[in-house]
Amino acid sequence: TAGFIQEAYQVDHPFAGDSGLRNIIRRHTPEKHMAEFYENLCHLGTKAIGPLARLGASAEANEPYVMSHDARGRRVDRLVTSSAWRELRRQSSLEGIVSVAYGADRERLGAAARVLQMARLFLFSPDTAIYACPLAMTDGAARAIELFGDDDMKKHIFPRLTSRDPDVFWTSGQWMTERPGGSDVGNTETEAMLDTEPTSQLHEALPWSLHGLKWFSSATDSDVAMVLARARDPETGDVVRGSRGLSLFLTPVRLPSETPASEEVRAMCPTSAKPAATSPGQSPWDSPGPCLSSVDSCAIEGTSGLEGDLAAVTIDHEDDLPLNGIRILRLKDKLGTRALPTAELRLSGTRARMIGAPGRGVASISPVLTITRLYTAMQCAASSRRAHLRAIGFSKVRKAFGVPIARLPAHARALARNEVTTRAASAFVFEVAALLGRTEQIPMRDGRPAVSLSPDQRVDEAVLRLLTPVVKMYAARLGTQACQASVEAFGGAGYIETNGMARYLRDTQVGTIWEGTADVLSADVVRVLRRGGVPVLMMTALEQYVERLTERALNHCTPETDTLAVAAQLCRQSASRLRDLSSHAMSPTFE
Ligand code: MFK
Ligand code: FAD
Repeated sequence: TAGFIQEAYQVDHPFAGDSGLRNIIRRHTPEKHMAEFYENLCHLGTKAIGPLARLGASAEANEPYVMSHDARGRRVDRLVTSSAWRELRRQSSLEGIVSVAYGADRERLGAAARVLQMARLFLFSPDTAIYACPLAMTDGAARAIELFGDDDMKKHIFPRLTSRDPDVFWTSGQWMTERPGGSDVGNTETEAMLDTEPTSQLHEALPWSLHGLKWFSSATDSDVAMVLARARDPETGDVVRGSRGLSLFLTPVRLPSETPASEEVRAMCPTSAKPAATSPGQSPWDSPGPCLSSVDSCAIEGTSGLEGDLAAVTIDHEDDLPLNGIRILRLKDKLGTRALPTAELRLSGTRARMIGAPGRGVASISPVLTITRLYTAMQCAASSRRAHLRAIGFSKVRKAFGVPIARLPAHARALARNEVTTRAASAFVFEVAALLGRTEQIPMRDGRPAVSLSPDQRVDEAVLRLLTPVVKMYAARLGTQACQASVEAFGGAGYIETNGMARYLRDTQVGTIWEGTADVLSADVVRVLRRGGVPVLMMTALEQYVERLTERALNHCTPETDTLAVAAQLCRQSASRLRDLSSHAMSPTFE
């Protein structure tokens, strides 16, 4: 005989089958949008664990590379990405992952537009090779243009960044980090020179030229990028050192190229997912399990099932060379995010246009940071939740000592702990997403509110500013710990690549570094507390807010003593950390 073969495990639908997530999203969904959100999320959830996950696996298996020379021996330094990666871009646009937070959708949904967007991202991001990274930067760039862009940017670039038409859609990069400073961007070496006598229309439209070396560029295949650089005074040629000398620039990376639709990939995508049949008066949000007709139809195989598609994917060459004075020096060889083309770039006369006021580069890019930090938090929470759901599925079929491991008390306790951790991270992220949605309802002019704010709006703005670094830090840390626990829950199988668990761990770990490390984010919180002289009243409001959040989280926990103890402990830790931070920040001797 073949001997023992492990039975395949099944995982419930990531939205309809996850009552914890449904309850969290429901809390932020206005009654009138309940049915619409439910159907929308069922549909995307099905696609996310089916065709989109297959694209993600293909992109991971066909990593990007830089082709240094062409067939004729010419130096080209051309970025080569897989067709699966490019199809993920198309799908992201068609699904409106960025666009749902803008334009007509935002007008219709109001503050809930960000809730729907983040819920969609929660389902989309764990198995799509971190395509959420370019989307995060694109979203951030759209917001920065909305706040600080000139009329041309609003007319020509913004609609592309927020388009649902893949032939129109553009993505944006975010080039901040340089060799001397990632956390401390005040050390930026890249300089910007103004062309005071432009000789062409191109130079008139893009009057600055950038010179320097960007050490990390993740969306290297993007169409435009937000770049920090030090502007030389056109009259004196002087530069201001430190971060006060930095300005923000918008630069086209290359001319847009059309990505033809792949029939095979399109055929893989289902057109709809039906909500569950419910009895009259019952909301589908209350249904205990998967919304689709059977568990099988929305389950994923735990140990295989993705490899079959890989052979169908070919690596095509990008049609266009980078045109805008940009040389891709090399791609980074990374621990994770392996399908994401993170490059080192040499800028030599890269044409650009300033966005925001001169010398206000860090402040102008801060709306991008708010959005990319929230995306990072969401991606960490979502990946750790997906990994956890897999661990639960596995625990029902894997046996040890005569019973499914789910019934071994110590293993059950480990799963319960992870249930709390992943729910807490998810709940926190959605609180901040809702806050962001509410603040985006405030009409803005030149980056400032165009109306006087109500007391509630003032609190929302202040709490969002405080909680964005906190949620990014916690979700990344908790998410990484949770992924680690889920890898362990599979035993040896968790450590094996074909199983897919290791990727969740690698790709969540990066969340602790990019968009600011924990200590840099903590320093940011302290800076806000000190600079704003945030009164004790604000800290009290924040503590009450954390308490309310925890209380609600506890109400939704499985009634198990251990689980409650872990939740309470998590809550106490956050509250006491906030208290420490605030009292340190208020101390005159604090450094
Ligand atoms: C699914 C995954 C999605 C994620 C994709 C992303 C992939 C990875 C991409 C990256 O990693 S991009 C690089 C990200 N880099 C960072 O996050 C840098 C980390 N370092 C910091 O955040 C530092 O705190 C910072 C560079 C901002 C410190 O610089 P400074 O020059 O010491 O800042 P300063 O003087 O405190 O602030 C300058 C102004 O900006 C101030 O305004 P005012 O002049 O009006 O007072 C600040 O209030 C404002 N500011 C700074 N940070 C802000 C902010 N405003 C709002 N929000 C913030 N976060
Ligand atoms: P450093 O700033 O040198 O930090 C080193 C250590 O010092 C850290 O532990 C840090 O916590 C600590 N430290 C620094 N300052 C303080 C402080 N004030 N208090 C206490 N401790 C401190 N950047 C981009 O601009 N665009 C991108 O597209 C991009 N993509 C990335 C993709 C990946 C996969 C990775 C890993 C990074 C990417 N980054 C990108 C860069 C990322 O944002 C930086 O690596 C990060 O901000 C840290 O900067 P650094 O690497 O220079 O580390």
